Amino acid sequence: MEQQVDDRNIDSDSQIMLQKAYERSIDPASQTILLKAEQLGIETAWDRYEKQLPQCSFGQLGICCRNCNMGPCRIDPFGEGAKKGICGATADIIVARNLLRTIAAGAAAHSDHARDVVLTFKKASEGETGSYRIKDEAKLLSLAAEYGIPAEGKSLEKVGSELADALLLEFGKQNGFLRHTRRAPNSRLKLWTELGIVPRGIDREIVECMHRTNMGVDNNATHILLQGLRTGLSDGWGGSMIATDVQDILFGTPQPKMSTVNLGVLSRDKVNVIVHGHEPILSEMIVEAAEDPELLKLAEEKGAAGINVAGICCTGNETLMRNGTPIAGNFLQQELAVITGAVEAMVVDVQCIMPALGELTGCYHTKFISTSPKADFPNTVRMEFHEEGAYETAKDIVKKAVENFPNRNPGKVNIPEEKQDCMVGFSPEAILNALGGTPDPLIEAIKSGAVRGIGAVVGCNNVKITHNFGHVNLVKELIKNNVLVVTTGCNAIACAEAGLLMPEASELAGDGLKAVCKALGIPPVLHMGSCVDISRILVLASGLANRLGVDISDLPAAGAAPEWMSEKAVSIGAYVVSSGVFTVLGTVPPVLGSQAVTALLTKDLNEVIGASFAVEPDPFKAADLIIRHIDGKRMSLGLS
Ligand code: BF8
Ligand code: SF4
Repeated sequence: MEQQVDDRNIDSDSQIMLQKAYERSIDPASQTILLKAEQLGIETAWDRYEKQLPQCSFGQLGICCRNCNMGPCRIDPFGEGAKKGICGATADIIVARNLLRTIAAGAAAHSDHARDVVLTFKKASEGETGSYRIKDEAKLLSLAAEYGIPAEGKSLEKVGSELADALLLEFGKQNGFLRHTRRAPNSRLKLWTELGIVPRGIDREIVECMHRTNMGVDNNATHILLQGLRTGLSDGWGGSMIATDVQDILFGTPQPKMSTVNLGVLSRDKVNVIVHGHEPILSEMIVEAAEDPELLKLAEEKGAAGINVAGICCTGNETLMRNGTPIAGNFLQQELAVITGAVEAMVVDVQCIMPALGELTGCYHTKFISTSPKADFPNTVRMEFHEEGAYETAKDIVKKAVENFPNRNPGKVNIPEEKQDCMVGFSPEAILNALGGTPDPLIEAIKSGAVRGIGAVVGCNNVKITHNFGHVNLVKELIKNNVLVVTTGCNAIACAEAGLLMPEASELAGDGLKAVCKALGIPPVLHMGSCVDISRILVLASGLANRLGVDISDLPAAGAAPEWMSEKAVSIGAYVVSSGVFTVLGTVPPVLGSQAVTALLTKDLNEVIGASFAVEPDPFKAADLIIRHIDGKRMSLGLS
């Protein structure tokens, strides 16, 4: 992406640095800090990426194997070299096995997060932790009903405890199917059953992936990939959906609210506490502790005007959606936040946290506080967080931040001006409310063509794509073409930073979508939550399909992950496509070393599951693919 440097009166060194910042991010706040990092010689992910270049082409193609110690083996894709590993595994087998392990890792991350939420829910229901309560009673009762747990004559706590037990069984279930999958349309369920990919126990699917990819077990690429679909489904319609539901029960189902995003939300005169990672079990408590009168008083004594909590990544999305807590940035902004010099504590739990933060925080006064029994990083202050006494630990953590405020070096502080208002909180329940209690207005808008279709745009940042460039441009193209966008994860934060989550952004939408947004007072891009909340998108899609009497794969809808990087995104891709949604990936997955696997993912899956993947790094071309797909589906439904 070419962007001209502005005509500020600067020397050529600075011009080069500025040009580099423009190439790394489209976000002005991030550019400011990237420039500063460059001037100070502070290393970021982009610098480390450059040092990795050229990246290993065997790794890029997915054709190296370390699954046994006769290896490592690698396949020579072009020359006269080896076409088989020592055991005889071909490129097809190696690529498929590697992909299956990636899906297993992603599904494990989401589902182990879910397990911890359910364990907290159980303790909360059984009175073993005073810090958490049942907040959404209606959701508790409706989920209990879905799980066949009678509520009559029982206390909410009793129902909660029985429901928690039933949910825990979903992880280790040996027979039958995951209960949440029954939310899918019947035609989808039937298809999954015919293909033998209805997920059984969540843990079982993940373990089976590890078993199958052991040396000398599953050596048929198609067979391996079917297990990939099943494992993905155990995430989307299992672990992730459980995480979302139980988090809503404990912390409330999101409703529309206003908030603010980008590095400019960091405060010049307050104590800045960043919560980064994924589990609201931690971040909700930190948000609460930051309002504790005792700590506010301490902050005042330390010369601060208050305590400011801001999120990064998905735990930020969780507290944003439920409390309107501001967000400082998405994945690639985690280091930039520290480089503002204004962060007293970077508090982390699990997932998407760069170990680089250890060395980086060491250059500043920032305390890097790790809290999860599962996750430590270099140079952290360990403050392990457990449900028992959660509030007290949260208070201790915030206190550490407050006590650190006097150590802030004003000479090192550089907080960008940019912050952007946003409207968030669009759970399916909230969307239904906005529509007046029934999905019919949306269905009618889709039928009339005012809303051409729905685009679910999600996922990470990746240094291989200019930060936020893929996200923002794809989403803008879609809304311009009357595609209503639903978003989660780091895409949602990118959209928020670009102003696309404001109702006024409907001015950027095509006439049909603009009119619908104006009538409902909603933005053309609806923030549905964190990455586990992609399960909300599944529920929405299922609801629309059922209302129209079709399968999800018949809907004028598509998915995209323009800047994905995480193994979790691969699991998400597997379940979104298995759910019948065509999905465009913006970065290339490591599968091109096998023609068979590539063809399966991008073509043959269509015959099997009614959807497939495409890879398109250019967001404008990706938008074209999505719009063409949506138009094709409209045609099949007999819509103009
Ligand atoms: O779970 S979008 S970079 S923060 S993996 Fe990570 Fe990717 Fe962001 Fe959330 Ni999701
Ligand atoms: Fe090589 Fe086969 Fe062992 Fe993989 S499993 S390292 S291909 S011998």
